Amino acid sequence: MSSHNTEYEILVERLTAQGIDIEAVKAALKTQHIETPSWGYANSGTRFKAFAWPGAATTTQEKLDDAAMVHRMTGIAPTVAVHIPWDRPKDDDYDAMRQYAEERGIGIGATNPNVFQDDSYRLGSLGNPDPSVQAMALEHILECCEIMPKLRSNALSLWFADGTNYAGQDSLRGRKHRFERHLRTVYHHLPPGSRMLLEYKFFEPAFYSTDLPDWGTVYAWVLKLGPQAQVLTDLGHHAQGVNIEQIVAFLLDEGRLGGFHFNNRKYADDDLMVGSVNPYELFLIYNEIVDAAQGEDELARATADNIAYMIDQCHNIEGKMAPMIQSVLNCQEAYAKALLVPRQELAAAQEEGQVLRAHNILTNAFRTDVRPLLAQVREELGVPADPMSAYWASGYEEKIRSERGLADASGGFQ
Ligand code: PSV
Ligand code: MN
Repeated sequence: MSSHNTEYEILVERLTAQGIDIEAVKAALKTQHIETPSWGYANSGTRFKAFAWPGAATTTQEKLDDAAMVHRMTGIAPTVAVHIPWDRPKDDDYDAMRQYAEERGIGIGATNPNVFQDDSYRLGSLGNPDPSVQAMALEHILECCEIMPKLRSNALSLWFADGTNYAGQDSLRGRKHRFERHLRTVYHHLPPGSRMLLEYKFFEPAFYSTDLPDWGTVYAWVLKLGPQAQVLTDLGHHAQGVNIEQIVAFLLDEGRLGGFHFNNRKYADDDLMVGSVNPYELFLIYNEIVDAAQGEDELARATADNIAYMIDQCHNIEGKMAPMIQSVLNCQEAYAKALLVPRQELAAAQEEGQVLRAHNILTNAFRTDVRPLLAQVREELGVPADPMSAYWASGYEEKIRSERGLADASGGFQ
């Protein structure tokens, strides 16, 4: 028996004594699904310098190959988010792109239109004062709506760099009206059965005002638009000290939490690996989700069951594949710990006003070393018990380094 098996048995004994149903915990962990971003496999940088990584993907085929490898190592990353036009296929053959992914055992998740990189978008996209630029952005987003069925993508993920840099630069209400008109048009073009995920970000690249700055504003928008519109929470897009898990709890309860862009940050929007700076925050977010998923409220339960868990990170100095694998594992660990919270015991302590007891019930789950449990789950899933070591031993890093070399260009599906 390997050492992790022994550790696993000891852990099971302890958790079972606490009333935790280990088989139910393992079943939940086996259905976890983390989506990785195609753009996270390519070279990226800060506005000061992009350090090219040997072997980083340049084509969408390579990005999909890499995503498939992350899935092979973890067993819980079966989809990839695409960004158009970064991933635009030659001859617009989106069927071929989807097939390529499926042949590698993965699928396409969210479709992200890019309405921030063209020179025309200097003053914004849907909020731009120039109607012809608004029309150009709208057309691109509607094109993405048409692409989605070909990709079997069921989410249109929208983020807007729109805003202003100077007071008086534009009419704040005017920009709001433009967004209202165009978002309604987009909403009406959503493919059947799909949803719109609307992402907020409180600053950058605009610094005076941002058109979709926070969850409250986006919540107001999705209410106006309709039930297929939901809020996307990117963990990096909040001011310091914001209680993200409370936002998550509110949106879950109102049926409007659509998805996450997972990452972590120390300052600004710096895309560090999720769970690397504040694993406790990630645990507390998962705790709210598990609480909703296991609770009595039907709307919150259904919402929790339909969250798109997506990573939105670009790794600039730490390689590409290894930090992506590690990010997926960090989500797995946070989820596992959240599943270990004894909910009834916690509810009882809360009702009795037992402040520290309730707090300690939660933190005890966070402090549990779940590594033996996760190793067991992975073995049962048929993936390596230690995915990081398996990745380093696989030769994949050496293979892509020698095959792809050092390149800073990034292209779509060739
Ligand atoms: C913007 O900072 C963002 O979080 C949006 O989700 C973009 O689509 C993504 O990063 C990639 O640039
Ligand atoms: Mn994001």
